Amino acid sequence: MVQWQSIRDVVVVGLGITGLSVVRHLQKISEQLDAPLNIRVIDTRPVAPGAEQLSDDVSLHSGGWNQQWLNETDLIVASPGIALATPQLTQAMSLGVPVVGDIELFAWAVDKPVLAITGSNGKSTVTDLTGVMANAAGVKTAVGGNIGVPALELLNNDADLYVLELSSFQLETTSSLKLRAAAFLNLSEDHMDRYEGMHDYRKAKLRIFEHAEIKIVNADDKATYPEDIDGLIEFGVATGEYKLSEYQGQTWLTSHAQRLLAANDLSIVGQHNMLNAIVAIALLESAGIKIESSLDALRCYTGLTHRCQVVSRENGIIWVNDSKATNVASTLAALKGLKIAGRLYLLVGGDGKGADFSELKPALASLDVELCCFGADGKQLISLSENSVYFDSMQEAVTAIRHKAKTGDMVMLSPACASFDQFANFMQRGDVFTQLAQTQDA
Ligand code: UMA
Ligand code: ADP
Repeated sequence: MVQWQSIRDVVVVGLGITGLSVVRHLQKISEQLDAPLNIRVIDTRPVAPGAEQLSDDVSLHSGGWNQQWLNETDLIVASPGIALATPQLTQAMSLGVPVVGDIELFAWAVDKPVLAITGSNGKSTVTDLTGVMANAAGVKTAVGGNIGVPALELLNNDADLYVLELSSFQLETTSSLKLRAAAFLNLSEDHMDRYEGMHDYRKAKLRIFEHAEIKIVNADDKATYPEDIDGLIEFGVATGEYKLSEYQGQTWLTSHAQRLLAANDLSIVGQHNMLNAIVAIALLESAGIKIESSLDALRCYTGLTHRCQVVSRENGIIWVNDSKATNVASTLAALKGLKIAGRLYLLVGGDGKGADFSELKPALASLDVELCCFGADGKQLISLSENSVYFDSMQEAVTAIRHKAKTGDMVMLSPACASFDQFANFMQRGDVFTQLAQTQDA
């Protein structure tokens, strides 16, 4: 446990939703100390997003770095959008200044059991579903982290269980989070603009297991396995304590060979979602929750917005918002097993984060597809299909598709790229797409 008494000065780096939650948390800590903390914030953006919400006693340096503040402080709390390898941070670290993230502050403060989820894809779905099922079982549960609600804000909820989605960025700055159970869902290429390679990215993700009593790994993806296999539980399509089993012509979700629910009874679709469901079950059972009382909630769970979400069926054309597909593997998951009567108009592109898109090629070759590429890295995707068109923006692409699409066709936004080149985030991109899809209904 950190000795706050020995900390006088804290510099928070980044004033996004994480930075603001950190400042609020520090202010609460400060109230309990003999001498108040001196809290200062640096945000390199010309306009720091939450500046108007800062109280007068918090100094803000925006539009660049303040190396002196960093070098002379007792503690730096870095937001996930700022890489630990940033030279300004490494300089301060070399002088002995500790750098932590918001999840580390959460670890210092939390006194109830915590479950956590990481992986390249499926994190938000598993996190949300675990929270929904735990609440249905009567356990007061708070859900947050990378899913969009800063973890420190959850501490105000007085919950009996916390479920956190943790990104590799957050795990980089976390070292003492004790977890009842942690799940590492899968590993595929992402964030290669931030990591030196897959090894580096995987290493950050494996940190989730450092203080986990139970480690839930993907039997079909050995990259999710930690070196220390103490407390390991496996899930998989056909192997593991939690797996899918065929029985009387149906696929079942099973725990320790016991059939719990037929996959057909789920409201979410796709094999990836069956696996997401068994991981949620594994996490709940690891926390000692009897899942029988939450199976109804699992049956009714329809998933999160922006993930393979049907947003319009007007004129027999299905419009699917999968804006959350921000990397190649998530777009592949959306395409896997897709059955369409007509043609697929697939909207791809945006900020490619240095990814190799070639894995999409075979999946596209098996479909009647028109690849509608857009955005900053859209041109890199053109060669994936013989039937590709480039547009400057998603809006232009939709206008062109609208003139061509017929009954039986599907228009899907599953961009395999981040949104930051043209949108504030994937949510805004998905909202714009949904609005465009639904405007034509009028
Ligand atoms: N930034 C600067 N200068 C700064 C601070 C930030 O340029 O001084 C930039 C970052 O490089 C980044 C953006 O601002 O592009 C936002 O960074 P942030 O750290 O301020 O982000 P927050 O608003 O606090 O949101 C963060 C997570 N964002 C990132 O990790 C980039 C959110 O995940 C998360 O929901 C939120 O904390 C609450 O925990 C978003 C995300 O894209 C959804 N995550 C990545 C992903 O899922 O792939 C990891
Ligand atoms: P994350 O939070 O890790 O980005 P989400 O649950 O938001 O994951 O899902 C993002 C996208 O990833 C979805 O739109 C879907 O296409 C794909 N996906 C979801 N679950 C999985 C999984 N278990 N394996 C592979 N892809 C998945």
